[in-house]
Amino acid sequence: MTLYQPFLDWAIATLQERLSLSPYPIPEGFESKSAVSGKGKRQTEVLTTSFACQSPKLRQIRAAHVQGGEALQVLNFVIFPQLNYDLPFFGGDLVTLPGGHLIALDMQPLFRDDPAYREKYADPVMPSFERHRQQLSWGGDFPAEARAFFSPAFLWTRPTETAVVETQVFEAFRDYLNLYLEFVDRAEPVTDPERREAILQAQLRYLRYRAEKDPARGMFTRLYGPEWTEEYIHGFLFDLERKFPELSCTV
Ligand code: DBV
Repeated sequence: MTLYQPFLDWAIATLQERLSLSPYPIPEGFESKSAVSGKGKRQTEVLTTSFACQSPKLRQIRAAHVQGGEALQVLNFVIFPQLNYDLPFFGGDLVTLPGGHLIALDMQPLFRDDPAYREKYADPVMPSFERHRQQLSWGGDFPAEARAFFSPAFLWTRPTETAVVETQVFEAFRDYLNLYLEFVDRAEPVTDPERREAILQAQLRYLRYRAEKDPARGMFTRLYGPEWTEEYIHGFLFDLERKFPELSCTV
């Protein structure tokens, strides 16, 4: 069972159709990794594969896909815009664990509390959000400190039925990515130095938070060990500072 493969296939096909894509390097040894988890009859192979590409306006489009049988499936799909665009991040965290599904979908804002930014990048998503949340009820508590990184159109739900993931969640995923690509089409480069600095700081804030609080760290460490995990997180999943080492000095 690979619940999220159709999501990834659709996303890649759509990106290919709508953007001018080029490859994005995946560090050696991180394209694919497998380990056997569990004991005795419960042994299952857990395979993690990575996908990445880029486009003129999008610095990194990347996915981590974890396939570990019926009780462990993850698609973490994030788009990081180039630093000279005020575009939000596209963030999808689609997670299936023994206890059920956990779905987070959003266009994560650079400037959550700026009304003009919200009007530009959250308001157009609200009709889609309102439609989907009829069927995908609010998923309940999530880490309070993460709030700053989500938009008012944050779809957060914990469906119990796999069929809901295959239908309604898939539809929401397609709607959100299509809306995101409309933002990308329209985006114009930012030239004002002050605005660019603000974008850079907001990207760093987001990136550092995600790398530090990555909810998959525990799972990856158990499966593949701490060294592989830290390198995967900082060298691929959240790699901005590696790509621009000079940024590490700016706070
Ligand atoms: N989450 C990631 C990456 C993953 C991943 C890179 C490659 O950011 C998977 C894998 N997310 C993943 C797993 C779990 C979650 C949970 C395996 C389950 C962890 C567990 O229960 O053991 C949204 N993801 C979550 C949760 C949230 C998100 C709110 C519940 C976490 C919790 O209860 O502590 N997406 C996540 C998030 C941000 C985001 C916090 C913040 C900006 O974009």
